[in-house]
Amino acid sequence: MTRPMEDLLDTAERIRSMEIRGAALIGRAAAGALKEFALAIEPSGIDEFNAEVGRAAEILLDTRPTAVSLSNAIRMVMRYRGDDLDSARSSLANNADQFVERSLKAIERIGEIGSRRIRDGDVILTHCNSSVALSIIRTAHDSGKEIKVIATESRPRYQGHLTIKMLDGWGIETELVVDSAVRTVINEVDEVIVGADVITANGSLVNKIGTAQIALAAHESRTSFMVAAETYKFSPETIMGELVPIEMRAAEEVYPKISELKHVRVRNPAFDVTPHQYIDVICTEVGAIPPEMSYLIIKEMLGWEIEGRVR
Ligand code: RI2
Repeated sequence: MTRPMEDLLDTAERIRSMEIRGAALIGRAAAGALKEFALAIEPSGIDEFNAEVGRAAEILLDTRPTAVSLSNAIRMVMRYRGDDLDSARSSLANNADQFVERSLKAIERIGEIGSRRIRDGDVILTHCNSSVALSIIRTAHDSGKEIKVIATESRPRYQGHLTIKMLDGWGIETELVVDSAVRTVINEVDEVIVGADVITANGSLVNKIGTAQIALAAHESRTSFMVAAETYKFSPETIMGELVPIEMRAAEEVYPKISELKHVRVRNPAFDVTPHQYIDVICTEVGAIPPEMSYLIIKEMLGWEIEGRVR
């Protein structure tokens, strides 16, 4: 196996095992891996180049089935043009750089837009570890608003532990709760802010398992529910009628000794679906929108023609 392929497989494995995780980071890591691969391979001509990067794109796409940031990132990188090797390589590398830059700028911009909705003294509940939701929280704190955050553990992978360390580092008052304590604390919460793995054409949210229950509790207690999502988290495939595949992960993530039990199995879906009726606003880099506008975002920002689809 060639060295570039070894490196690409290594990144793919790190995404699959969640060493690299978080929808935005997965997209940027895949774009970067594809660029490094394209610059390192030594094909005999443009046709071989196209075939090799196409194979590499498929390997990356297979790592995590739900997050649309991955397929949108790869699709943007694969829109390279070039009749010869050099121009194709540099076009692909440019696309990858642009995706990474766009992602980082979007996260910053969403921080600015979303933080305007946070008032001095607010208590915010967040779930899992979303770089985009945390950008809003951090920007609100940096602008001088006194806020408190309640963070869920986010079983089974405990991404909440990453969240509380980040919040602690920024000097934000934080309380950690187990996932099942959400109903108990929700009446103290002013707004829930979560990230997104996918926003569908009808404005529903696919996010870390447990999000839908939080939305239900927020809805019942009239607590505002805000989603932070860059436009590349919106799914063009859902306009074409496709359902979002929900990643099922290993039983051992939930119960490590499962193999000792004969009559028990573990179901471990990584994500769930929150209906758009429970979402007050989606903060994107092009504005704070109602979920019902998701179709327009997909049409305007991503293009939803079938041509050019990686899959
Ligand atoms: P950002 C995560 O998935 C969580 O579901 C989180 O809400 C989402 O990605 C978005 O993260 P996982 O990779 O892109 O932990 O906002 O399964 O960082």
